[in-house]
Amino acid sequence: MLYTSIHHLLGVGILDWVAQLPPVGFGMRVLMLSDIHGNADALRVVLESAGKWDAVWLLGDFVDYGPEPHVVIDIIRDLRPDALVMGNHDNAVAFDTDCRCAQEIHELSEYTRREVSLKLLSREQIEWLKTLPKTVEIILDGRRHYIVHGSPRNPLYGYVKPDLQPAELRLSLTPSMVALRPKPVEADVVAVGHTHVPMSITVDGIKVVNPGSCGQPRDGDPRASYAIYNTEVGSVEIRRVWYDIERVARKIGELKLEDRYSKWLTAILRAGKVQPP
Ligand SMILES: [Mn+2]
Repeated sequence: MLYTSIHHLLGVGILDWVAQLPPVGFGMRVLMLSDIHGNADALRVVLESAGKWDAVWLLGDFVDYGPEPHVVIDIIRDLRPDALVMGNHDNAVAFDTDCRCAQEIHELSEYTRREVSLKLLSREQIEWLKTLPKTVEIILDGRRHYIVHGSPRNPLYGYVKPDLQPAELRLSLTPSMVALRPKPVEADVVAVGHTHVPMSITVDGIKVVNPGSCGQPRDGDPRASYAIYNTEVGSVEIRRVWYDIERVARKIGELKLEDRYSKWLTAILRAGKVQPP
């Protein structure tokens, strides 16, 4: 009896320990998520539909626009992400400064920051936002990964878009112009967010991935967007999943915002692209 108990305890202990070791040699499935923007419903559906993952990388902009920034922060902290960077909206909320986002949506962003994010987030959550790094570098399966919300050139505010001219695209991947011969970031894979448009392109041998926006897509497809990245083969799969947009619309309604802003916000979620107010 005593032996069985000790054996049992020992066995469970070793199994627990083995379960905590990272998988070796089979590649990892990395769940990449960006621009959740207070949309906890979209986030939950993505986490349920993504299947098993070995690591999760979060590319910033957890707050503003959506009705539940406080819930989003609770969920992502519970996930214990392997990489986590600050977005321009996280920075704006944390340090009470401008988000410098696109003119067509700037007014809505300011309104929701004041009337939603700053009212619903706890003091402690705002302090936590202040601690987020702007860039994270990870080496996995021999590949160097550079993780940032905007661009290596401009971590909070830069846009990496496929329609940039090759020279601009190269510049956006160049962290500093101070060096005598500026050169692109030393990475095999650069993961970015910020544009709310999914992308997977190769620039000068660097794979640049944007998983799109989980909580406020702007490419004309209203479904939540995310990416599954396989570290061994280096493949990226962009996925889209429906979530209950009308449920989020009701939550926006319950906040009793000014009509102009609640309608504007809801129209963007339904269309999956920026709409005029
Ligand atoms: Mn964003």
